Amino acid sequence: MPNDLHPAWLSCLPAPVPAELTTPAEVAVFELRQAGIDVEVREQPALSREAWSLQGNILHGGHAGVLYGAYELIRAKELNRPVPGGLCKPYYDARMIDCWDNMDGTVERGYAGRSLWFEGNRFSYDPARIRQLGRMLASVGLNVLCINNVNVHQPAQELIDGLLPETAAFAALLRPFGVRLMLSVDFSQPMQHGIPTADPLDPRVQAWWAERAKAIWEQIPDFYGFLVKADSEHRPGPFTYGRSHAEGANMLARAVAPYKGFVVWRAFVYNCQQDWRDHSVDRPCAACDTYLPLDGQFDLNVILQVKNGPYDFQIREPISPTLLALHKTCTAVEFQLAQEYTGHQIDLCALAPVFHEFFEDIHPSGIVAIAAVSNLGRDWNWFGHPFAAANLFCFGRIAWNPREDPVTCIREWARLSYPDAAEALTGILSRSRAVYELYTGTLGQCWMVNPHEHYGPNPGGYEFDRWGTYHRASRDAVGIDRTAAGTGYVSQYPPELQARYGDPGTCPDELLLFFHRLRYDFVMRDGRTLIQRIYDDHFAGAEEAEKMAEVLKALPLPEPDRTEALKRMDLQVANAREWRDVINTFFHRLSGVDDAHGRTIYD
Ligand code: GCW
Repeated sequence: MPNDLHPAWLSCLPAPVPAELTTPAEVAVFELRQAGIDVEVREQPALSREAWSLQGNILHGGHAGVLYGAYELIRAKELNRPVPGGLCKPYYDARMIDCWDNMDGTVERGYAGRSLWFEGNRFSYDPARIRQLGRMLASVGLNVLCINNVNVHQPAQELIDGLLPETAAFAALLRPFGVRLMLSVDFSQPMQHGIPTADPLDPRVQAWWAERAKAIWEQIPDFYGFLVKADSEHRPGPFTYGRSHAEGANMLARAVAPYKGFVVWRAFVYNCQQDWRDHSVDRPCAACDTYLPLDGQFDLNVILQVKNGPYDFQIREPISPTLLALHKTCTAVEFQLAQEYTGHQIDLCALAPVFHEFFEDIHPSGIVAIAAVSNLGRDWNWFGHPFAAANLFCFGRIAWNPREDPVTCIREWARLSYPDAAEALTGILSRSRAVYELYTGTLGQCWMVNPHEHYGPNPGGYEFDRWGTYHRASRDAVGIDRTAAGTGYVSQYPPELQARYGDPGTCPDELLLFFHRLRYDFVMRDGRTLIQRIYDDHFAGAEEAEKMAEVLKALPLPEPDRTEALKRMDLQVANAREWRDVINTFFHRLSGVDDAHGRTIYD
């Protein structure tokens, strides 16, 4: 297939990075030369590892900094803009991509084909393509790659055991790009080795992990650490032994501490066996309820990784209160580039505005690291949809500098990838999240989606299920009251946000039904009733999707990208219509209120 090895935003670098190059400085020299940039590369051990600066004709930088500087110089040349002055360095030390790849070659929530490195329960990859991946990550400043699913299925346990030499060979491919390997581990793994328990306070368990850590770092000296999903959606964890998550995480943290390793501990802990009849349990409260009492108990090399919102990567959620409430714990925010709930890389949904909004509600210094679930796969264009590449690109740019403007990032990607169509594409992509939100989950309504698969509308899909994801629409009202009078969730926020979200008069429209249960005749700030607004938004979203398709058809895009994008756009238009009609019919049947404009609602 054309483009097989090339993400479009790097098309100014046609030659692959040769296998003989082993350090970021060597790669930097190679890339600058092929971009025709005459700059001397000087690695400065005194500079921090990832910093760089251009002084005259000399690019000074730390170990990986020289490579980041080289890519910035190349971008500046391509985009015809100045190179930033002074010392440049990333805001966060760890800028991570978490892949949910299984060793059988499937990718959980993957929409870009099969795994790039696993097949048939073993490593299976083209080294050239992995080097290209390293280059792609480094070019946008990403520096940690977790290669296996947080749901660790056999034989992925072997990655830190029998398969360790293969794991180390894979890590070596990424090393010239300053990308460090991380692995998801199974908290109960010692039990496969004759130890009858995984209790974190048991010395045999501690010794087992300490011995594994030693073996790993011996073979992979720059290994980053472990990613752990414990006591979450049936994964094993410390709760089985009556231990806290601080006790569980610290046990692993102490095993990796001698090597300056990290434990990235996911906070996605909630009751996934809820009874829908029970209104006393409110899933968004779960993480804060679990972790606030532990604030201050985690070792310094534990990073508690929290999803950006309190639910699970919905098209719109408020910032997770856990990230605002913990002051004595190192935290990371986790976004999802894989478009599980945001269109499966069929529908366009450029996520840069989601990253940007997050940093409007938290000062970047409130967290120590940033992560995203990967949207990569073995498809010829890496991302399924050729434009889904923009999400990895923009994530990297914003992880490097959280204050980066989202539209600027999208425009940069469009100009580098499709220079002849860049402005129109920037327009489409910058609106795409808002459009997707309008036709799917407007006003903070979540979860009206087909269960399991998470594509397409189904307002009843999760309503009587055990996942804690309800809208509780009745003939009069919809939404959950999360104020003090309701579930009390809003009280997990700092006072200013409590006040903003707690009152329907000040709560942003986009989050209204997340925080409030409102009658259909509730009058919105713009004078429309809630029910009319629901109808209007769904009509508007589907209409905008149709207009986007028209604009896209007229764009001068190269093949095969054009055919692929148009094919997916047709599916998006059909999906948007389906959402519009299912959701509008659902509410019309319940409420009996007609559309004020007499548009078609199918009963
Ligand atoms: O929303 C859920 C996804 C699961 C995923 C989980 C998680 C990896 O549907 O597929 O499991 O989130 O984040 O752990």
